Parts: sequence; C-alpha cells; structure tokens
Amino acid sequence: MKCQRCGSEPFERFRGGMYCRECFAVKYEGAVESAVRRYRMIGENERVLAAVSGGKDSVAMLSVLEKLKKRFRFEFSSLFIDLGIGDYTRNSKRIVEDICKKLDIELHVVRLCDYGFTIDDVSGKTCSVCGNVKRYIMNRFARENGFDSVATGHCAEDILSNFLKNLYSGNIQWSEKQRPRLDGYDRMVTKIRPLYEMGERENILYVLSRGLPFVEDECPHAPSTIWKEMVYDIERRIPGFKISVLRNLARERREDSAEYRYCRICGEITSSDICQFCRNVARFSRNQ
Ligand code: Q46
Ligand code: ZN
Repeated sequence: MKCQRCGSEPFERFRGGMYCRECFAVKYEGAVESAVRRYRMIGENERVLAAVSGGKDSVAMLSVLEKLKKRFRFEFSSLFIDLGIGDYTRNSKRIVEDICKKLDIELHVVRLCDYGFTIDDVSGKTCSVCGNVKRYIMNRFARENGFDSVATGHCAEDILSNFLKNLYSGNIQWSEKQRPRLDGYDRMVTKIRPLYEMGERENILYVLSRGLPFVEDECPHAPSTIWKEMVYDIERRIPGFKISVLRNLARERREDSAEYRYCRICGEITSSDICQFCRNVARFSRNQ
C-alpha cells in the first residue's frame, strides 16, 4: 500500500487513510488546525506561552504551534518548569533546549528550587503537589510577563481520563474545566489545549514523522494508568466515544460564579485564605 496522498512509501495510518511521513505530518497539522478553529482557541495577535515538558505531547504541540503561528497571526514562546525530579528533569531540560533551538523558539525556564523545594522533596501525593505547582507557575509567569494565554499539551486521553477520575471522586468543578479554551478572569490567564482532539498515539507518530527528539523516560513518580486504560477500553467497545465526549465537554456552559479570594501570602487567586501553592511551600521548603 502506498501513501494515498502522494503515492510515496507508506509510514502510518491517520484517521482511516495511509500516508507517508510528510503527508502524515501534514494531515495531523491540518487536524490540529481544525480544532484550533472549531474552538476559537487562539485570537489574532495573542501572545501564547506554551508549557513544554519534553514529552511527546508537548513536543508535538510546539511543532504545530510553530507551523500555525503565521496563519493565525499569534506570537509564542515556551516555558519549561524545572521541577527538580533528578535525572528525569535534567534529561528533559536538555531535550527541550535542543528542540527550541532547532525550531527557533524562545525558551523560558523557571526553577521550583527557587521557591525552596523540589518535587523530589515531596512525600505523599506527589502528582497532586506537582500539578498545583505547575498550574501556579504557568499562570503567574504568563501574567507577569505579558502573555495572553498558556497552551498545554494535554491530549484527548489525558482530558478524558481526568474527566472520569474527577467524576468518580465527585470533583465536578474540575470536570467542568476540561475544555479546549478556558477564558481567563482577574489574575487567571486564559488556558488553551491545542491537542484537545488528538490521541497520544497520533502525537507520538507526528513527532516521529517530523524527526523531533522527545523524552522517552517516564517520570519516576508517574501514577497508575488505570483511568487511561479505561478510556482505551471504552473506545474499543464504543468507537467514537472519545470525540463525542470531548465535543460535549467543550460546549459552552454557564459558569457558576464561584467565589474567590486572594492568597494572604502571594496574592494569587484561591478559594481559601492561603493558596495551595503557598501551603506547599510552607510544608516542603527547606528554607523555612
Ligand atoms: S511530572 Fe509531576 Fe507528572 Fe511526574 S510528579 Fe506526577 S505530575 S508524573 S505529568
Ligand atoms: Zn499564595
């Protein structure tokens, strides 16, 4: 079988058709572009900060944003958060630096150790602390440096597995946040997810088709994959499940006008007196 677009050597299937490397990449980029248009993710002249970990998803996002920036007329830079997870962070940082150099993308680095701790110092709910730290740093860095939005490389399976997990634990408010574009308010910067409709397998094949390096090791704190396995299992039984739920989740809903306050220590938005990030600093920092 040959590439159905140009007749060259086949590389992989994409959504029903067989394509060579170049045509696979073009079809993939076209699919991301359609999602960016469908959900009106990026406005003209917006300054986008792309959070990159070096994994397949964020590398795919960087490469596509680079391709789309002229057509959609936005500017973008990238942000790597040095979480201090031993060799994993060191390798990831090196790879991110290589990619940004190769694609000529400006790279900013924020080190968690400058706040007095690293993720390796955290005991217990590591990923929950890490998630809080990343959200806090991305938002604050973007706002303080004049960015209009933060782009993350969450893929379809990330969003759906988070949705199921949060539904299971009764965390409905979090489920409501699983949308392709969440408009900012007050001190919160807009969040966008350009890979909202892309599967993780498609992302890895795209990165390979473009010959880009990516972090292949898993974070040593990586949680169980049970929720993702469930998403794959449901999709196997009900083909089309992923895209249907994602599009339903993306529908505009009226937001509950949730009450918010400002953290007594750092001034960021929080639902209580002191934000979770400052609580984490107080708990884990070696400087206290
Ligand atoms: S980096 Fe952080 Fe992930 Fe590692 S500690 Fe967990 S959340 S697994 S995406
Ligand atoms: Zn705070």
